[in-house]
Amino acid sequence: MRSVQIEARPYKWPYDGGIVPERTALMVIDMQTDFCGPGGYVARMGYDISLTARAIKPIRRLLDRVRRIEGFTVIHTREGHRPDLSDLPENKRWRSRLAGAEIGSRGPMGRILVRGEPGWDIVEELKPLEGEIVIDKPGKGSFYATDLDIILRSRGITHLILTGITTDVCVHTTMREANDRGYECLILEDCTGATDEGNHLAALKMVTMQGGVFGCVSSSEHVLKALEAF
Ligand code: C5J
Repeated sequence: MRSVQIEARPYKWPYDGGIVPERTALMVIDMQTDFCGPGGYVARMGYDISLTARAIKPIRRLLDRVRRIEGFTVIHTREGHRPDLSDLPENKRWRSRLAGAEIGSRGPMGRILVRGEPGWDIVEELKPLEGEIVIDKPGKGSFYATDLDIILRSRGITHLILTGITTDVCVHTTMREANDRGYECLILEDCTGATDEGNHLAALKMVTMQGGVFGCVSSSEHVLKALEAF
């Protein structure tokens, strides 16, 4: 098999030869209205949603390509809580109230970060297709209190391409959790976004320290170029 690697920093990704679609998953993290749409959680806190919404188009382009490659897995995640809030830690609720967007309270997009509400849903452009895996998570990391790890291991997936929002919170937490579990990770700078541009850039820089302490950074353009081989 031809070995295809992606231009990335600090090394060509993956470290162990080339992309194997059957062993790779594209992760689309928390592309929910609550994090990038009008009237959602991030908007209610007063942050600029254009910084997170800008990831939508490049992720869509990547999804369109990956969905046509035999064997490639797509995984979506959604952060949210049960309607009775029984899985919401009290400190998380308290902090969201402090930030002006209490989880569970009503807003223009329904109850904030509550499963089943309009704001909690994945944005129209990136809706999961039938057969794609969707992970519901109560926390920031995609492994905590979910079945993600067993799903990846059952499919023999060892390599993760990470996209979604926000770069410095749920994407970074997931990347760190995955890295500690031995997954080879790549984060895409144009397919991620944060509520603060400085945090976005800092989070990406952190990945590249120590020879790629959590993996590598690249862009959708480089991934699409590499995927021409498939
Ligand atoms: C946050 C997320 N920022 N999806 N969640 O609270 O990054």
